[in-house]
Amino acid sequence: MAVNINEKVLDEILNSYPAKVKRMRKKHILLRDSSLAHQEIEANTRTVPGIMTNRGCAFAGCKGVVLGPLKDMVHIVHGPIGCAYYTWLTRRNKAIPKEPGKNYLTYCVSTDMQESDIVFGGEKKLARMIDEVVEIFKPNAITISATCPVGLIGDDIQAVAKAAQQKHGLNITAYNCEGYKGVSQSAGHHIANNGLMELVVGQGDWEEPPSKYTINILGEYNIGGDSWEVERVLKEIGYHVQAVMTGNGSYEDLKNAHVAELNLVQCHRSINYIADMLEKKYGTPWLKVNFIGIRATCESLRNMALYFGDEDLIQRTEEVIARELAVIEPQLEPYRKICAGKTTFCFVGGSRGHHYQGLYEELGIQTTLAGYEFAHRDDYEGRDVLPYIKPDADSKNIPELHVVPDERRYRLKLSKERAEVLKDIIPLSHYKGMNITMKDGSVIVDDMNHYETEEFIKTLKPDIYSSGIKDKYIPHKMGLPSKQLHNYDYSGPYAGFRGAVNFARDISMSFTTPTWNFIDPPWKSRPLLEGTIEKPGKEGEA
Ligand code: CFM
Repeated sequence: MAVNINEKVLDEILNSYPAKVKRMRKKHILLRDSSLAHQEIEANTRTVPGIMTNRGCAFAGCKGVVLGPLKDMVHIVHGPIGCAYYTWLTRRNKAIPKEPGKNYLTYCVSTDMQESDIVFGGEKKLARMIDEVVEIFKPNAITISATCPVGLIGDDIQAVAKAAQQKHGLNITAYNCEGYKGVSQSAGHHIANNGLMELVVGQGDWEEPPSKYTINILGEYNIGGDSWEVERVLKEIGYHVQAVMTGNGSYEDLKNAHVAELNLVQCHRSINYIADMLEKKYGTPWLKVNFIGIRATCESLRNMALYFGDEDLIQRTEEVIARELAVIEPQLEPYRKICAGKTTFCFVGGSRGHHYQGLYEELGIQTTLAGYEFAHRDDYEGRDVLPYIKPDADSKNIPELHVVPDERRYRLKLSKERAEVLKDIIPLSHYKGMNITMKDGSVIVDDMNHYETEEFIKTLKPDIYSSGIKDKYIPHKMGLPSKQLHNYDYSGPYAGFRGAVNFARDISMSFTTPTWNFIDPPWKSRPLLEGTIEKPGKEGEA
C-alpha cells in the first residue's frame, strides 16, 4: 500500500512553524527508508514550550506507572490532591489481592498539600499521614512520591521515610520524582526502577527459585487484565511467574524476584534499567518479548523455550500454541474481513507504538505512522545506539544506580558460550527497536503534537487512529474512529491469544458502528483550504 507522503509534503506541514521550531521538530520525524544504513531520530529531549504534547511528567512515570500497580503497598502522594487523583487507576492497571484485604489500589492516598503546607513545609503532615496509613491499612510496605511543590519547598521526604521506617519497622521508601524532573514520565520510570532495585528487590530471604522455569515479567502493567492472559498461557506451558513488574504486582513477590532464572522484558522503555541491574547483580539475563499480537506471542514463547533449551518445554510450548491457535483462528476470521486493507496510526507512550503494529498487521491493517511520546533513541534505533547517546542536562539530572554483583547471590544462569550462541537467534538482553520493523515510506514521529496529529491525518487519511485520551477526540471530530492503546477504552485484555480476539472485535466495532455515517472526514466533504480573494482597495483604505 503506497503511503502518501514525501519530504516535500513533510516540509509543507512543518512550514507552519517558526523557523527554529521547524528545525527542532524535523529532527524528531523520519520517513522510513530501509535503503539507508541507519536513520537517526532525536528523542528524549524537551518539548518546545507552547506545543500541545501528549507527554506526562516524572511523577506520573514513577507513581502512576511503575509504583502505582503494586497492590499490597500504600502509595502516598505527597502533594496537591489533583496529582494524586490523576494517577489513581485512570490507567486501568487491574489487581486482585493475594492476601485478603491487601489491595490498596482502590484508595487514593495523598497529603493534600495546602497553601500553608507550601509556606511552612509539609514534612510533619507527611509523617502524620504515614502513622495514619500504618494504623488504618497495615500495608506490607509504603511508598512516598514527591510532586513538584515538594521539591520546590525542599521537604526532605527521604528523612521522613527513614524515620518512619524505624518507627514502624516497615519498608517505607521515598521517591524524589518531582514532576519537573527530566523531560517526561520516562524520568520517573528511571527513578522508580532505582528505588525498587535498591530497596525492594532482593529484600526477601529466598536463595533458590521455588520451582523449575521460574521467571519474572518486567514491564507488564496488567492494563485491562493483559498480564492475566499472559500468565495463563505461561502457566499452561509450565513456567512459574515469580513477580510481575508491576501489573497486579506485590511487595511480597518483588522482594524475592532475585531468584528468577530469566527476566522477560515486555516494555523496554519503562523497565530496562531494572532488567540490566538484575543481570549485573544476580547474573539473570533478560529476554525481550512481546505478547501483543499472535505471531509476536508465539515467537516470544518459542524464544523462552530456546533459552531454557529443554526438549519437553519446547514440545509443550508447541502444543499450547497449537491448541490456542485452533481456538482463536476461527474467531478472528469475520473480524479480518472487516479490517482487511485498512490503515492506522499507532502513536503511544514508549513501547506500544511498536508492539501493536504486528497485531494490526495480522488483521490486515497497515500502520502508516507510528511513534512514541517519550521513548529514547534506543527504542527507535535499537540498543546498539546506546553508547552514542550523549547525556544532556536533563538526563544527567536522574541518578544512575551502579550495581555490582551480589557476593552471595550472583550466579551465572547461562554460560558465556551458550549466551553467545543464543544471542544470534533470540533477543537476549537486546532490543532492536521499532524503526527496522516499519515499512518503507511510513512516518516515524517522536513526541507528536496536536498540530502534527491533524496534519498527518489529513495527509495520510488513516482509517483508524490509536493513541490516548489527550488526542483521542481530535480524530473523532474529524470523523475517524480512534482506539486508546493506553487504557483500552474500558476494554481488554488485548495481550496474548484471547486478547488478540478482543482487540479484533473492538477494532471491527469501531469500523462498523453507524456513528460514522453521520460525520464525514474533512477531506470527503470539503476542500482542505477555504478562502476568498478580495479586490485590492485604494491606498490608505483599511
Ligand atoms: Fe511502557 Fe506502559 Fe508504554 Fe509506559 Fe505509559 Fe502505559 Fe504507554 Mo500509557 S509503561 S511505555 S508510561 S507500555 S501508561 S502501560 S500505555 S504511555 S506505551
